[in-house]
Amino acid sequence: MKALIIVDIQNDFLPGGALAVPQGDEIIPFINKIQSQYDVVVATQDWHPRDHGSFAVNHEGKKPGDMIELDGLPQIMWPVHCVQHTHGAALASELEIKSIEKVFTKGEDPSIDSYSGLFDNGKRRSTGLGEYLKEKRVTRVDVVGLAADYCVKFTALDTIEFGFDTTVLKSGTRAVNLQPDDFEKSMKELNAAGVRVK
Ligand code: VGL
Ligand code: ZN
Repeated sequence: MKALIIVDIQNDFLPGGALAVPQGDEIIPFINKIQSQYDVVVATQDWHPRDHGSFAVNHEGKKPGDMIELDGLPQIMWPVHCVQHTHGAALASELEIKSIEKVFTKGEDPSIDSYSGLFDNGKRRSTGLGEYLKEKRVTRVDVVGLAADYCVKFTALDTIEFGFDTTVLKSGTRAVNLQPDDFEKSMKELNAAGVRVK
């Protein structure tokens, strides 16, 4: 069985959003088009409380892009984004959702960030996504969505570690690129871990 994991296609990651990924909107028609090729389609949703520790405003004197230590882990400071129940956190209206079986939320714990759709950044808690796909007898997964250099990358690194034959589809992802070469670096890291990039 083959699954598609659609990562964080939420208003805040699209142009005009709080943590906009350049050209993030361009990938939505591609993602809509390919969904019918999969046995299982699932999505992830970044879903933060307003007091989340990854938000710069919640740390005196910090601004987006700064680094801090959050509960023992290095943490980049982000603008406020994907706050639970806000328009910014909602899945983009252009995204076709009728084939999506289940949406896995992440990032609810204010003390830890969660880039991967499977585990938080400290691997302290599972979202249930990996177990769900195993239960459905999925062996191969394709990963698309936002952003290539954060949530897509860490989701694919976890699916490969979970034992799924994993491919990241370049036409279905875009990067934040805090550094201009972050996209290419992420794809190299994925390759090195055994993830196919095509
Ligand atoms: C993401 C930064 C912070 C992502 C989520 O979806 O890639 N990036 N939260
Ligand atoms: Zn986030």
